[in-house]
Amino acid sequence: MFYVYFVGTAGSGKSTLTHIFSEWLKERNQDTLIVNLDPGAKWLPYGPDVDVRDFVSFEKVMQEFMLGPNGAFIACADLTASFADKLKEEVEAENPDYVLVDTPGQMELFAFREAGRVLISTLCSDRTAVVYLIDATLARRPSSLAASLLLSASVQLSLLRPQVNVLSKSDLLTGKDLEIATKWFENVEYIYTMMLREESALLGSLSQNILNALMEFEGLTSIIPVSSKTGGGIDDLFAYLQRVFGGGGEEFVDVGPFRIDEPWH
Ligand SMILES: Nc1nc2c(ncn2[C@@H]2O[C@H](COP(=O)(O)OP(=O)(O)OP(=O)(O)O)[C@@H](O)[C@H]2O)c(=O)[nH]1
Ligand SMILES: [Mg+2]
Repeated sequence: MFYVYFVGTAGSGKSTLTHIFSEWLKERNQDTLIVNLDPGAKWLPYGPDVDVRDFVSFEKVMQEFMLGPNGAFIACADLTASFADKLKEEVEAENPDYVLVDTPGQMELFAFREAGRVLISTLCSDRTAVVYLIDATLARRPSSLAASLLLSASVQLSLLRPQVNVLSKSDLLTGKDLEIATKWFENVEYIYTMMLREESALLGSLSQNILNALMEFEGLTSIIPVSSKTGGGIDDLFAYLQRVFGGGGEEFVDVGPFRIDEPWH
């Protein structure tokens, strides 16, 4: 059983990618189950097979504990963790090939609180990976991309799982944006030059330092442009996950060699 967690800042496209990726896997005859861990979700693009909302109600928590929305989200995150074993039982009863886990919009509640670590260490197998979504619309400048990658590194340091970065909503990128993203890990000199061209010299220099730190960070080796709207990059994401999971088992679908140097259209 393979667990894939979709993590990212609010609105980065987690739920949509969870849905599209599950459809992609099902078309390839992979038995796939979706877990929704967002107790505050009013609407989801998929029908969850296992749903935290069956155990934790955001509205009830607000009323019963007389909390505002932020306090209620924190209480919900902790309550969700207390149901981790029940959620796992439901997943294991189905015994799918892939378990796709959609995480809460308030990323810090999952990624940086103990509750998230409890959930990921209960709902897991020895093949568990995190897909970290960087919203393409927030990463148009090299310095913004550097800041997003730094946040991704923080998530990896907190969750301590193999992690893949995807540039979500890539259909919204211009050719130049896509060039910056795809060259990021291949051509450091190019990224340096782009940063120095940015309006604020201070920002450029800070970004350079962040870049240096990121290059030292082992987990960050590539970023995969993906669009849930066009389906672009989904096969690259799958191929990358195969590599993360160790690849080669007969349960894997052969999608050909992994390429990240050729932008999709
Ligand atoms: N153009 C485009 N829009 C997208 C894509 N993926 C998601 N969106 C849109 O982005 C918005 C947010 O998508 P969601 O999937 O709900 O994002 P999320 O990260 O689950 O949001 P929260 O759970 O609220 O944090 C929606 O309006 C989606 O239609 C994409 O690949 N391309
Ligand atoms: Mg969502």
